[in-house]
Amino acid sequence: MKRVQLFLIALLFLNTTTNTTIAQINGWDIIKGLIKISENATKLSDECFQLTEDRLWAGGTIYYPNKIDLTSNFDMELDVFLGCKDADGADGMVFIFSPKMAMGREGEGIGYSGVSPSIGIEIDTWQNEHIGDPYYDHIAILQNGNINHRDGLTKPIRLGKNIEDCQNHRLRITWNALDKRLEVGLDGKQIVALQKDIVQDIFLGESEVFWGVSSATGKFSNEHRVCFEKINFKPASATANSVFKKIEAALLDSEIAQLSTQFNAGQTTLTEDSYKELDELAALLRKQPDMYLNIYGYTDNLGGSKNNQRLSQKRAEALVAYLSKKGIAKDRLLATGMGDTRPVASNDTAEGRKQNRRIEVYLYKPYP
Ligand SMILES: [Ca+2]
Ligand SMILES: [Ca+2]
Repeated sequence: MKRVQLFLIALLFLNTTTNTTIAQINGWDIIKGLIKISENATKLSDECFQLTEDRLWAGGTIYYPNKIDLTSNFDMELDVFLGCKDADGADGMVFIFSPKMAMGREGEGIGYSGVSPSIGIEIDTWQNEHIGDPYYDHIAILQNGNINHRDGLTKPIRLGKNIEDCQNHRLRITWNALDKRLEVGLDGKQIVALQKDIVQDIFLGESEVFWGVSSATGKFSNEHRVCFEKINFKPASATANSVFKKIEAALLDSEIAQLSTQFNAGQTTLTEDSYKELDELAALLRKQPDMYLNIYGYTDNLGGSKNNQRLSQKRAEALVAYLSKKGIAKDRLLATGMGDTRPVASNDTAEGRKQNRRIEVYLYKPYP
């Protein structure tokens, strides 16, 4: 019965989202792909996991092992079960978005504390007064593994009732990429919404993140379970990502790296397919605020050396303009036109000339 329902839901999704790539058709492959990263999590069925048993000091975290892309919408419904003990039940669970698959501290940390950078949607069932927990069961949106409500992205929102009632509760998490709006609903009612440029403000421009669910117990305990019902998101573009990863690794290794960014013959305007790479370069610069970037422009040998020097300077400056528009301070970006010096291929063929019209970059830390 359940399989049939899920499949029908998936068909509905297909009808309403024809122009995006959906990660899966019927949900099952995604859910089967979930991995546990801590021993306490146990797979109960194709769609259900027990995150912790009802025992003291347990932690269970699961992640979907492929990144998703937050420049597109995310929509997930899952049934959460927070145990059968109210007064002495603890600690809750956290739905996590993060560029790394990490597990946080147990007890009051709910398996989330310390996971950074991240967004955490917590369902907290135990009051820890020193981090601002109210006495009632609550949901809050937290950031960067910080479980103190003083630093939360939203206040702790009171749930209408005790959630440790031995029942499943339907949690819905939606991210609207266009409106930059994260919404959390429980049992069909909206609980909390956050308007925030999560990709820029939390993940420093990196839109591709993992998602997962953590849970923990401490000096008090409850059983914690999740069952996935509906999932809809866009997977990260693995190839584009891995190309830049190589460039990033080289730059962090103090090597000169050639970008894929291309210019048309004689032109100084960036081609549109360069934007993605330059956005990732901007994200890297944000992650390395002490580093500066040398940008070297090169041309083919047509048009005369003097012109080529000017042209290559303007091309390097086009990158400075683009990156500064993305929030990188101009004084961290140094453009140098190298003209037609140092060709990497023969200028006798069109293909060779294309290879010579290139941009190289070098990341460095200036002497203080
Ligand atoms: Ca708590
Ligand atoms: Ca409770």
